[in-house]
Amino acid sequence: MFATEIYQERRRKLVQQINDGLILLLGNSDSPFNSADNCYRFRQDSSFLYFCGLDQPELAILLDTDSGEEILFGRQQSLNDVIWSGLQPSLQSQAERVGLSAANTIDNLEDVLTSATTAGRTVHYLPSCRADNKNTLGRLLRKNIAAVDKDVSPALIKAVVTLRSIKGKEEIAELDTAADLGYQLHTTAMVMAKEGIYEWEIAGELEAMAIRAGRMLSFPPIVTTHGETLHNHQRGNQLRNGDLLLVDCGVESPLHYASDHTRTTSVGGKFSSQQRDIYQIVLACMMRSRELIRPGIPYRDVHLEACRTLVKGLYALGLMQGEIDQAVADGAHALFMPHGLGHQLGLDVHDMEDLGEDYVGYDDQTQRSTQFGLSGLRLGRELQENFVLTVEPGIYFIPKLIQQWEEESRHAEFINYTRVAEYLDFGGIRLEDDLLVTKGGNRLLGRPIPLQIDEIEKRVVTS
Ligand SMILES: [Mn+2]
Repeated sequence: MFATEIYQERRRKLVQQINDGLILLLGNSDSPFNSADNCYRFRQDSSFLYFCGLDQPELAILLDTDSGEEILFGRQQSLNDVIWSGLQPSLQSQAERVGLSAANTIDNLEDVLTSATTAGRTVHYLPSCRADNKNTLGRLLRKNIAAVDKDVSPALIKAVVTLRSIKGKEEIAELDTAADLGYQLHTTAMVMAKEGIYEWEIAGELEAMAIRAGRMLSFPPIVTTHGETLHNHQRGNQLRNGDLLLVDCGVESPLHYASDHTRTTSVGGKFSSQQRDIYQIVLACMMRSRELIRPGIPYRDVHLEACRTLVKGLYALGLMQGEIDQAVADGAHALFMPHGLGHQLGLDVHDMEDLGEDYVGYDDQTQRSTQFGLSGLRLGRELQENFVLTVEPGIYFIPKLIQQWEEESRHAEFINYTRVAEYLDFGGIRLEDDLLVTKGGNRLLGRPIPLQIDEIEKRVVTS
């Protein structure tokens, strides 16, 4: 856990921004796997972690913006709990550890909230992607589920996003730690990219590495020879020499900050000339983005410039044609890259997105586009110093999408469908790194993972 003062300071800033009523921050509960006593590995709610760091189930904090009171609600352990789960620190001592002024049993929370709302006070709370949290909020606030969703506090969401978007020194150190382990995972996957191996063997090793380090992965890893399926979670393919292997994988730091990297390797360690050509374009998009990322630039501009770089590269190969800026403005390149350039990274791999993607990635100045491709950009707004984000350009040949566009002659002035047909079984290449926006530009988080083709080939071959 961070120092007590860090959590106190975060809550002080939050209360200052809300300055009306009560703020309820709900922690997560255990989530049953197939019975109430057999649960998935516990993962605390990220905003709850941010404001108090306590990493156990069934906790809540209530901040009173008028009185300044900060109460931790939780369960006192019963003798039975101690017998089965071991003795835990008391609620009072947990509250003290993170600078909360009082502790109370969670059974009283409903009454406390009811008397507040009866007295006409506002209770601000955040949305949650978890159904059991919605149920709990419904019970605590005496609302039905539809009202729970409708009555979330935009003011609280905005305040939390403002605070969590700007990473402190202590958070950046955690993010570096996560990315350092990410280096180990990805270089191990490169070494394993050999003929005969099954995708699940690599996925299993990645998960094992995280668990052996006492950590957890930040999302289920994508380990696939079919990188053209963007979030491919099937892992049954056996690797053949010359296949492209796409590995998109991240791991958490001890305090649950995420890494998120992607590398694409040629199985057996020898990229074909066709693979090389496409790889170099994706790499050029990555490098061009890194030249641009700095405070003050809208990330949408970086995305669009990466897309122009992509189109330029595809022109050279004869896959696209026509006027570059117009091709990007019309969204023709989205045939090859139907997703956005990146997203914020922090306590969540897609940081804060359960608070609402548009609150995190967009603002009054930058609205989300509805155009295919650009609409998938998770982060469009202007970058600020100490934002942490991913850069993840890719080129994919998705047969079904190509077929449909060709039938519709979609963007036919920009796309050479005859040439594209030569790439139908190509698959996909994505490269992804994690960056900190610094005063003068950006810096890579963690130890640099091999990115150049010859470095990657050496890793695979010499192992
Ligand atoms: Mn990512």
